[in-house]
Amino acid sequence: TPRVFSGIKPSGGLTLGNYLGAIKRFVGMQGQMQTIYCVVDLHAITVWQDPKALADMTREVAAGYLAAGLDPTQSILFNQSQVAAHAELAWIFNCVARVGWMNRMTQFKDKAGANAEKASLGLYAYPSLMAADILLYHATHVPVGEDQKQHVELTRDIAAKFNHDFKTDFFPMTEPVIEGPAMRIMNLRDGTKKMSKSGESDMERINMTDDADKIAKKLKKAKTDPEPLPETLDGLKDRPEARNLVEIYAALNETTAEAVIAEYAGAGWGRFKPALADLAVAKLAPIADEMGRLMADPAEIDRILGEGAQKAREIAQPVLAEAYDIVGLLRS
Ligand code: AQP
Repeated sequence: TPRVFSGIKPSGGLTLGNYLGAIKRFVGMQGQMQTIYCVVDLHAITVWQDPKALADMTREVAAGYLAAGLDPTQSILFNQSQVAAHAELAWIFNCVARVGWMNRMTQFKDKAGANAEKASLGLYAYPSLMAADILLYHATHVPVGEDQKQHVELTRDIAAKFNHDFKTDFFPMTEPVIEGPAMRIMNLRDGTKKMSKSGESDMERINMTDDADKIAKKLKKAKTDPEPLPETLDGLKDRPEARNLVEIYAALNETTAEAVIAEYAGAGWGRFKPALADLAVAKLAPIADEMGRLMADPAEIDRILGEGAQKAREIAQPVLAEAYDIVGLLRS
């Protein structure tokens, strides 16, 4: 049976990138197949997180899921650390994956920066934990943004090596699902960098909880070149900031970049940016309101995550037990 698994790290407030690249698509897959969506708190702690803020951010990501339309009766929603099998299978995968594979991960290079020696071992091993997240549920589909594609491919390598080393076909080959117009939303101040929760300046990103004034201000100040919008899509080549704003518009409006260009051909930023701000507010404000309402009752969010964790454990435990048997880890 087709089964979807994906997750978001509670490493900061949710961004428009998380919404368009992940949550909106999670909602689209709900009801079509079994869907399991995780708040991956164990991934968040690969860089320092303030403990109190981590708990709050975990609830915020859960609130974002719920407010955007994920329904705990249709999807399994939980936070990773409540299902110990993730960490346990990740250890086995740490022993299957090769150091050379990890050395090729571009996200580690980006995040560790020049000082890789000082990065946590967890940040380096992150893809093993992600492979465990996916393979514990024998997930067949993993909707992710473009930036995570390499990690899903590594998950296939880990599954293949495990199967080969232990002469089994236990772990399936997983497909990353990367499609649609908004797989890589870029930073508003630098169109060559992706929009991130933990980027330096709040002006680089639109947060899912930003109010109308903030959204309008951030888009007004968003970096662009002085040229108006081109007549054809081709004219966006080598204009990363312009292309990003067009792609954001298209994704929010559920249309294509071509259609947006057709509508705004020749328009200046003075016309396009306010139109984009109006659209973003129309789409995000109802979600932000609902997130606010949900976060006012943290106990209810905790209850939903706890119930989801229970359901997740029922799937994950037998898979972990079989993996232990295959490896020869004795349980009595
Ligand atoms: N800018 C983006 N465009 C499209 N998709 C994005 N995603 C994140 N940023 C963009 C997608 O959101 C999902 C969850 O990501 P994550 O939180 O697990 O990790 P991340 O990609 O490292 O997210 P951030 O926002 O950049 O967090 P920080 O700054 O803490 O590292 C993934 O499917 C991702 O592709």
